[in-house]
Amino acid sequence: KHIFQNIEASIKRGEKLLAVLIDPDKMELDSLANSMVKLNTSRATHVFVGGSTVDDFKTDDLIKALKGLTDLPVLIFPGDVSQLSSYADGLLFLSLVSGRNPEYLIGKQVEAVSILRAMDLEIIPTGYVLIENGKETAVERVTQTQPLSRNNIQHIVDTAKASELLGMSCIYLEAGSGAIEPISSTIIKAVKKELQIPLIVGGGISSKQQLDNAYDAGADLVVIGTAFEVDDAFFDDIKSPVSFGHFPKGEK
Ligand code: 1GP
Repeated sequence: KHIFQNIEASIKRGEKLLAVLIDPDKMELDSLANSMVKLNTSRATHVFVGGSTVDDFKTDDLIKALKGLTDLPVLIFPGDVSQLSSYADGLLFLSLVSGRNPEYLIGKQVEAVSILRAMDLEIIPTGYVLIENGKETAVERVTQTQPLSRNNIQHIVDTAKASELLGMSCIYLEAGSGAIEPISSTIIKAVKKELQIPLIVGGGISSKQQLDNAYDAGADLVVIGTAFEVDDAFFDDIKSPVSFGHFPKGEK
C-alpha cells in the first residue's frame, strides 16, 4: 500500500488533495450509491470514514459498501477503536496532541494494536490538533479535552512541530465538524511554515472560497464532511477543472 507515498508525491507535484469525510452515523446505506456518484465526479482524491460517536459495526458495513462504489483510497478517521475495519485501505492513526487526556494521546492506540494486528491497513501516524472555533465540538465532548486557543498561534505551531519531531507522518488541524469558521489562513500559514510533513486541514469548510483559502495558506489536503452531506451546489462547483485552478487540467 502506498497511500502516504502517493500523497507525498502529489504534494511534490504541486497538487492539492481533497478528502470527503463520511460519517457512518449520518450516512444511510440506501443513499450511499447516489452520494458516491457525486463523490466520484468531484475533485475528491480520498475518502475518509469516521465520526466522534458511531454505533458498533456501522463503520465496517459502510466501508464494505463504499469499496464497491469508488476506486479512491478509503482511510479510517476513527473516533474510537470500534471504528477500525479491515475493509479500509488505511488508517489515520490519530493522537489528540492538542488535548491532555492520556486515553486519546496513547490509551486508545494501545487498545487498537491487538485489532490492527489482524488487519492489513496502511497506518498513517497523525498528530491531531483541535483548535477552538467558537462553539463546543463533538471531539471536545467525547474526549473531554480542551481545544487550543486560536489566538495563541505560537502554541499551535509548537504543538504541530512537537508532533513532527515525535515522528508523526502528518498533522491534521481540526476546527470541528460543522465549525462556524474554518481554521484561519494565519494559523495554517504559521504551521505550514515550520512543518516538513503534509498538512491536513478540516472543519467548517463549506464554500469554494474557503477551500481555496485553505489551499493558498498551505493546506496540502482539505477535509470536507458537512458540506458534502448538505450542499450539492458546492460539489457541483468544484467539479469543473476549469473553475478549479488548483488541479491540473485533464486530471481527475
Ligand atoms: C471534521 O474536519 C472534518 O472532523 C470535517 O468537518 O464536517 O465541517 O466539513 P466538516
